[in-house]
Amino acid sequence: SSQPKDLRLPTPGCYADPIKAGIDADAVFDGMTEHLFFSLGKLATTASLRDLYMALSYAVRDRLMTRYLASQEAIRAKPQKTVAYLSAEFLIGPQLNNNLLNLGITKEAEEAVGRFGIESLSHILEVEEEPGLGNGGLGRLAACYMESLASLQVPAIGYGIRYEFGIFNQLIRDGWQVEVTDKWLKGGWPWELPQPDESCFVGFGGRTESYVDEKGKYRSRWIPSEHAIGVPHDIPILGYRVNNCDRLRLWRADATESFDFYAFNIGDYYGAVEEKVASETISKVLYPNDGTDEGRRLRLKQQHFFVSCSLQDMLRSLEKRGIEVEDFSEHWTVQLNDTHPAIAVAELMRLLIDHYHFEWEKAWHITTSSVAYTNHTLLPEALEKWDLDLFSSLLPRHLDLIYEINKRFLQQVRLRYPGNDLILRKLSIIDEDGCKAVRMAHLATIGAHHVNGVAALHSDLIKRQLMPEFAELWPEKFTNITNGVTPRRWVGLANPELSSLLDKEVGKDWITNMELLKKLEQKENDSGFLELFSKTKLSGKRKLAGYIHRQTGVLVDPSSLFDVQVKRIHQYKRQHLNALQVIAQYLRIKNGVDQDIAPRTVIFGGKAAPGYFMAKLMIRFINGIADVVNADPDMDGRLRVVFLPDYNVKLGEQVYSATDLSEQISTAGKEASGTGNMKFAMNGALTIGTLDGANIEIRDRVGSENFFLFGKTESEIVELRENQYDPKTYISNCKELSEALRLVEVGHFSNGDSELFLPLINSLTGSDPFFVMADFADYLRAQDEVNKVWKNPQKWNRMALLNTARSGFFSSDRSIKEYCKSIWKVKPLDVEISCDIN
Ligand code: T68
Repeated sequence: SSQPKDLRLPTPGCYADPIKAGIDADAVFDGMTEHLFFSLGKLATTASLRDLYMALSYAVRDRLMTRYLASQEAIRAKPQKTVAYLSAEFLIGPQLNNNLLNLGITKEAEEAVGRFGIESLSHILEVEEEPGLGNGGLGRLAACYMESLASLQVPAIGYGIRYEFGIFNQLIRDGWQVEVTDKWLKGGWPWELPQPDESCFVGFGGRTESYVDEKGKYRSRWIPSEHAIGVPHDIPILGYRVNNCDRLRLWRADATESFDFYAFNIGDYYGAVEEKVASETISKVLYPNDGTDEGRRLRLKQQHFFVSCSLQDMLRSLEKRGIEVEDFSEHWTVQLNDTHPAIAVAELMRLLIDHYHFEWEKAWHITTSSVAYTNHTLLPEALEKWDLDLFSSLLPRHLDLIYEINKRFLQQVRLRYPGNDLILRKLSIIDEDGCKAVRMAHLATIGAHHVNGVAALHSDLIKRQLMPEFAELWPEKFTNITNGVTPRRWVGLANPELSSLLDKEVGKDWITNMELLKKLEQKENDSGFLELFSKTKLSGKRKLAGYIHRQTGVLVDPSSLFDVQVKRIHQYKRQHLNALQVIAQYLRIKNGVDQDIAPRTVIFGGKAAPGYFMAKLMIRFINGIADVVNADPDMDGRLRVVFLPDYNVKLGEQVYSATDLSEQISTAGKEASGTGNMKFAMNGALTIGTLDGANIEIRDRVGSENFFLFGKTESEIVELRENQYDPKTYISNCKELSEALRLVEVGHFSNGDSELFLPLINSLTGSDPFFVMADFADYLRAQDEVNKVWKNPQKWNRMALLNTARSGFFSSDRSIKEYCKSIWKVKPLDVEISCDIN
């Protein structure tokens, strides 16, 4: 045969420890040397830091390949259900350090780079460009879940879009946010493997036609007017110290023809490249809105593009393996990360009916036994709706199918509620009030076997407020899976000093079994241990202080209380509540009221959607306050305010380990879960927070005595809203609040400009949609409580330790186990690295 004789891959053979197989410092060094020379065309003597980063990344990637291929081989050899996690966003963060940790070769890499004269691995890690392929929590959750799936040895593929430009980079100019294009691919990104031979065709536009097939049966088909090609780019996702290496498969849109030669021949050069430009625009840029949706045509195109490619890919993989398409749901469980991929319900139906010629009932059975949907928001402005005209012009065949799905569904509703027209209007996939539109949450809910919320309160509100009629129709469909975060990245990488203390104290297994941290409870009164624990925090704070100084020029004292709010900027997240509280503290110091105030550094970070004026004004507001506070000698040693520009995963890793106080202050009922709250708690920060999202569960677990609670509850907020809430009564009842507002109004934080922050002030004193005024006084009270406890370090450290000890529940390993058991019905798969493939 023409088969090459030696099919073995270049990793050495059988080793007692297959994970570390052959990867000592020599191997890493040799790998780097080879890649410098052969892949990068550089000599070690003249290599830059970036060259060394690339060389190390390639050398590490090589070590992933055995596991990557063995994992694909394992599922081929022993077919079982695979998770397909469909998400428009995957905010994976830097890859090198995570892969080193999961392979267990961090020390080896450190030694290898040392031989190139680099004194710390961290210098090389700093070079890595992070792919910002997400807005915030939703995208980061998808990344944590992929890491946990691999670590739990569950076969999985994450499907998404390879945006050429991710979330914008944020600059701060004169206190304002300025957006800059994120060119993360510019220097070549070493962690992806293009797989052009597995490309897919996707159609858009055109029309539906009927025809008679060879058996004389009437059928429909879609004749699209445009096409794009999806080219998969695979990113290996290695589990922690296991052989399982799952994949993130991101699709890039290419033109079907680079040039339209007809147009080119008649001299229309621009016309010739037009279609190429249009096709390639599909994967050009991530939409930077994390809440409001403008109903843009391109966004719907993006959604259909990646969903269609992904479903075709799943079907093709069955065919390749000789599995009947009929058995789709035994081999794939398709999770929709919010409604962004909800078109999957219609697209899977289309593929099954139009391409595989299944009967409706059969196709519907396959679809509804495969698809499940996670809801991430109750905010009405964030619930996706597509204008009917737009939808039908882009996806005419899908609209036909949605009408049929809706017709059959509404008939079911009629039988259950005879003569109730109101309920039909409420439940219909088509919104008939005002401008007609397709409600994606309804499509997802009807097409899914499970619908889950992301924290207990949120899941409860889905049933009570968002979709009460659906919940009554299908009570068993609705469930809760509280979010989680991966302890590998968010403790292991983010907090190496705490990690080694934990290794020593409870043993190394905590990183895959966070419940082991409970053992730390025994140390709550051990002042020696508490001292060690707080030293890890101080060291994180020193590093962050250095970063703050380099980035903003502000000097902060690492021994002051680091009070942090990092997250997307939103009115419902209420960064302005925090900012107003800072002004109240500033006034206390100015007026000499509370000389006993604990020195604090208040740190903010986060991006605002470019079109969200109020959020951008909130950034300007924080920077205005920072300028005044930091320039005032009276504030020296007492108060500092910092806005950290360009908050992202990499910066998050620095921040979580350096925080004493975590601000989780959203209006109750508005934050679906939150995940930053979990990262902070694991790293021993105390939370000041409302009874919202997962805060409630965090407080339940760490103990109410170890949590600074304030604010109205969700039901109190509902009550206020129903009883003509008037923020003015709260303002006149709180002197510190009215004085803080007055100072803003007179332009104290805007160089005398009394207009600048007027929209913010008017919103707060007018309708105050997020009840900032209603919660202010109680927030200030809770902040005073924080001050009091901070002055008793032993007490603070004990509370902090108990937060770490009791936050094991918030590991994404726990969340993923729940998804596997109650929604996906999937099992782990052992991946062996045999001599044959190694
Ligand atoms: C967040 N949602 C929730 N949305 O706000 C947060 N992108 O409470 C929760 O913890 C997290 O999801 C994970 O469940 C988002 O981050 C988006 O980023 C978004 C929304 C619309 C369009 C694009």
